[in-house]
Amino acid sequence: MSLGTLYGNFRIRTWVPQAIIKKFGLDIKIIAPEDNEQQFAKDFPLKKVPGFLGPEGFKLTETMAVMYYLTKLIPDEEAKRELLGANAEEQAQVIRWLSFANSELLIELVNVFKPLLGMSPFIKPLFDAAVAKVDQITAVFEERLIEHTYLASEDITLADLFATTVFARGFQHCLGSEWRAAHPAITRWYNTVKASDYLEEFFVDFKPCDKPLQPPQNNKKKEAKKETKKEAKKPSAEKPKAAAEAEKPAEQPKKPKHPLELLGKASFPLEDWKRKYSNEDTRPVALPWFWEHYNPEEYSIWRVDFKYNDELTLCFMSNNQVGGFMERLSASVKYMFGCIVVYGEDRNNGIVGAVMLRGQDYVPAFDVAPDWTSYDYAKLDPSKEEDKEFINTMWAWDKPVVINGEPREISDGKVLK
Ligand SMILES: N[C@@H](CCC(=O)N[C@@H](CS)C(=O)NCC(=O)O)C(=O)O
Repeated sequence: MSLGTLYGNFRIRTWVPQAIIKKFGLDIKIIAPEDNEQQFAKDFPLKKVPGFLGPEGFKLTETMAVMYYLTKLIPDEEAKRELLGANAEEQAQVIRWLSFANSELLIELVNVFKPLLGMSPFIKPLFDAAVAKVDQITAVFEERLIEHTYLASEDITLADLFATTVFARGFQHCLGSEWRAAHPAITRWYNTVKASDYLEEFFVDFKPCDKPLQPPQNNKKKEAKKETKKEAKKPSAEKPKAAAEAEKPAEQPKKPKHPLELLGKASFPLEDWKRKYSNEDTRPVALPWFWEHYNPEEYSIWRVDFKYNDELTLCFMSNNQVGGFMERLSASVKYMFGCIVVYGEDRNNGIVGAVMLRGQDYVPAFDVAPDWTSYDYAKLDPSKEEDKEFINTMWAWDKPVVINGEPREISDGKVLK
């Protein structure tokens, strides 16, 4: 009899639950919430992962509870004892480190890397406070791991597995090689735990960053320029304050207009098109309408290729990467429409898309997303049958896409609208 269903995806809070199921071959189905959003919202109205559905209406949220329960289902008693701790002291330490990683380390790391990724506003005092908290919290890990191989006992426990996945996010975005060199015990422990046969699969193509992400430059540059102009008229004593102000995008007097706004109103009804695309059958109805109304002088269409397809692993993770990119493009979305899809299969997939945007330059539309340089952009010419068909396929996802001469099935994708 099936033991249940786990909602899990690329999010690190779901990695260890997935790892336990896979390593011990538990009869539990793993579903990405993205694959059945309606059902997920019905089962878990807060729409947070992980979520676990067991037999007879048994339902769990909270990653610590899910990890605990799944571990209890493992038939191998020895493995169970190792993961949970062999006695009350070890068990309590497992809970302690799990909680510390989940509710202290992860929260503060998110407060550091979200603003760096442009996923939340960059507010310097809050950012600096989060960096200081991460320093304090990680010092506690370093201190323990200087003296001991693992966190809670002399074996790998749930705490090591989970905390390693949390550090993975930190290493990915903001704890660069300099930081890791300054924390040799954490780095040694992380490398050991990630290579364990629990987590190995999740780290196959995972690369920690060398240099941490830097605070967003766009606002700062624009503000700095403005300030330089103003400074000419100001007494020099005010300069340091002006420079300090430039560091605070949250206090900008007026939000600058999006550069594409300056191109004026287009005659092509973008919003009508977005509605048509959402409501009509794409290939037979929406696309003929589009080509009838499209005005290449107002809008250009670009092929978008992810530069690092070799680093992609599981398709759902690639698709979430696309989703993240689109979220970060939100400031430009009213000047854009397009689809970016994932083609291929797990461990052999790529990301490609076709995106229409106002004007003839792709930069002002895309550079609102901090990771826009991770993609290559090539202008398409819809008067050429080949380019037009590429756009049709990208927007309809109904046929394989030809990549390097080879037809590849589209496995997933997202619409930018
Ligand atoms: N306290 C919960 C937090 C769960 C949580 O925030 N999950 C995140 C992913 S790590 C999520 O699902 N976020 C999606 C969203 O907020 O929409 C736990 O420890 O499991």
